Amino acid sequence: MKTVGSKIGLIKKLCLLVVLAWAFSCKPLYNAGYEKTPMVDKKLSLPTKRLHKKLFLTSKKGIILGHQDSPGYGVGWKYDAAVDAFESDVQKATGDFPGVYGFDLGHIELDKTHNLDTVGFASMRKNILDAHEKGGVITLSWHLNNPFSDGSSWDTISAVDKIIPGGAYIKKYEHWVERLANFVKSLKHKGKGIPVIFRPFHEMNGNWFWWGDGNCSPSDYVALWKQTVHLLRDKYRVHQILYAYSPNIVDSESTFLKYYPGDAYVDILGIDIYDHNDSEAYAKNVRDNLKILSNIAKRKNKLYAFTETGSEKIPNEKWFTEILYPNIQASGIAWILFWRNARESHHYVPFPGHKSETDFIQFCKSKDILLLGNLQTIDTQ
Ligand code: BMA
Repeated sequence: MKTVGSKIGLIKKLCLLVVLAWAFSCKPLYNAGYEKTPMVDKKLSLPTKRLHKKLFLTSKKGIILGHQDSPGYGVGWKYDAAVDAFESDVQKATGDFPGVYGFDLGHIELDKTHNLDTVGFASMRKNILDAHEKGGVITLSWHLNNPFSDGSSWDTISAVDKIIPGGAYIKKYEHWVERLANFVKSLKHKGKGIPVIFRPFHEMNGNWFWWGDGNCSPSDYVALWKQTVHLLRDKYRVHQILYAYSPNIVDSESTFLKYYPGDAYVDILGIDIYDHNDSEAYAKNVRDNLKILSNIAKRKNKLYAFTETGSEKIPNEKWFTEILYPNIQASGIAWILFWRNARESHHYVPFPGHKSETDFIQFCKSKDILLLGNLQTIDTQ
């Protein structure tokens, strides 16, 4: 009996040593430089909490460069699952990859194999895994169809009132969210869910989407946002999401907050602004809007980012260094996301041989513009 007892004692001691070694090997999540803030999801996974911390700490050092669909395709090439090469037009120009990777889940709700821009969801999953493994940050938008008419996101027939509590299409919408939840839950690295930023129902103050201004009331929009969070978080138990709210260009704090679902439902604030061939107006809008964004975000103690931007085809050869950079510098945004490089007539990052390539390279060399390589050297633990 004595031997059994001493054996148990030894095992207990060994267990304690293992636990202590483990506890000392991981740094604590919160400290004086990163204090605990309330998140939308109280059951948020540890890797997702770490993503929040990583964004917080890197935002003190610079702005992470992001690109929509970057490893999916560029001008003149497309990801091929059989070859499985991790490529990007950003890398072709600069030699380094983006730090933030945007993907769009439009048509996941329909159980399609490809999204609305013909990106296969299996390829997207693989590219998300690769980007995450390299230390990249994933952000997901959702150009979902109109659930009432079955038209596209741009079919502005009123639908929001039909998919919120009391609406006749609520079950259909729940099913759509379930499909999205299943896709997000399928994003795994070494058995753990890959953390993502989810940015649904963006640019709601513009009138071009069915969830946009004039196509639904602000209170119905808020109800839709809250219901979407409840479904993902509480019903489908997805705990690897930070939620981002991002209007299109605004003229005041109150315009920014017109559709805001509340602090308890948003982790990150963003803004989308494009240069529609008027660089002077764009520069002013970026300057003014990032100020509005940072004022609100600081008051609310939230992270903030420039969630979509670009100048289609980049006709101005000095756009990155002269128009964009001076107006985002020291703005405090965690990242900037350039929209997709679909084709010669629709791209926002230079491809090899583009006349803005040299300027883009110079912009990327700025000390405070962080590409993947820079991100990998920052201690975000
Ligand atoms: C838009 C355009 C469209 C695309 C959509 C969703 O801004 O790029 O061609 O379908 O985004 O990615």
